[in-house]
Amino acid sequence: MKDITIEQISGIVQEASKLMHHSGFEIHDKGSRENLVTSSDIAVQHFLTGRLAALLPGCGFLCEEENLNDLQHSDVWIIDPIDGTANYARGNENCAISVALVRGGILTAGVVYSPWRNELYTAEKDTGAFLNGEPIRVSSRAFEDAILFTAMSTYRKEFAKACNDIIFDTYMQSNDVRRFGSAAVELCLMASGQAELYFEMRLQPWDYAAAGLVLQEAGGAVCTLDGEFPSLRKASLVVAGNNRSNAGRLLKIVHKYLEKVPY
Ligand code: 2AM
Ligand code: CA
Repeated sequence: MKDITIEQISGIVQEASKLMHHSGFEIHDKGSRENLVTSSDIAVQHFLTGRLAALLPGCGFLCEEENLNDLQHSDVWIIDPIDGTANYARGNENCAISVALVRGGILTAGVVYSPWRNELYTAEKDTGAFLNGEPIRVSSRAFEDAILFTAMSTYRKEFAKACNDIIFDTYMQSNDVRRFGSAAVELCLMASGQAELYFEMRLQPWDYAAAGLVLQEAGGAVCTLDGEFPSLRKASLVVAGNNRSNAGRLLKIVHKYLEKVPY
């Protein structure tokens, strides 16, 4: 990126995190009791859109809150103001601000900041991934030794049975399963070698755009059912691995239970 730097984006994200608190925020649901938004999500999103629009005039935004879906620009920021809102609302540290930049349709930069974990993950296309400024790399563990990060399709429980089948099949061939409740945090933990596999039935681009780039730049593989990187415009099934081979083996398990994406 010639006109802006990853340090500028990171600085804005870290400033925004000062709007995240352990108490004193309001919690509302967005039409179902699982789907929460807090006053902090809104405050962080407003801060980020204001500062990032000033940094890159003429840009568009795809954001989780307030139906901000403005993709008709060559530069688009994809933002989850707080990924893992259910954790945030409970004071659980597994939540993060996630900001990705797509330029001319290409995922170019990603910043994931988890303030209570004190972890700043950054990546620019083709230049590697970093945790608090230090280079990070995926683990080299075999499928049989892998930890799987996954979930049961919290917002669309009609897919839970298929998730259960896929998770059980994978579990029987690997080491163990984890559910931390923030896709961005989980994908970044894979990037730093703490887990090897990832499956979620339905995520939104703001959940995986920034962290997906971090994981790819750390040597991992991220894809959807067709083997390509998940959509940067609409909800997608997400599979990832610490390498292409392990992601491919997990994708084969997913294909056993799903011929196509069921939404
Ligand atoms: P969100 O908080 O930004 O909506 C995948 O696991 C995604 O599901 C997470 O990134 C998180 O995104 C959401 N999620 C996690 N735990 C949840 C819960 N208990 N209820 C609802 N959504 C949850
Ligand atoms: Ca969110």
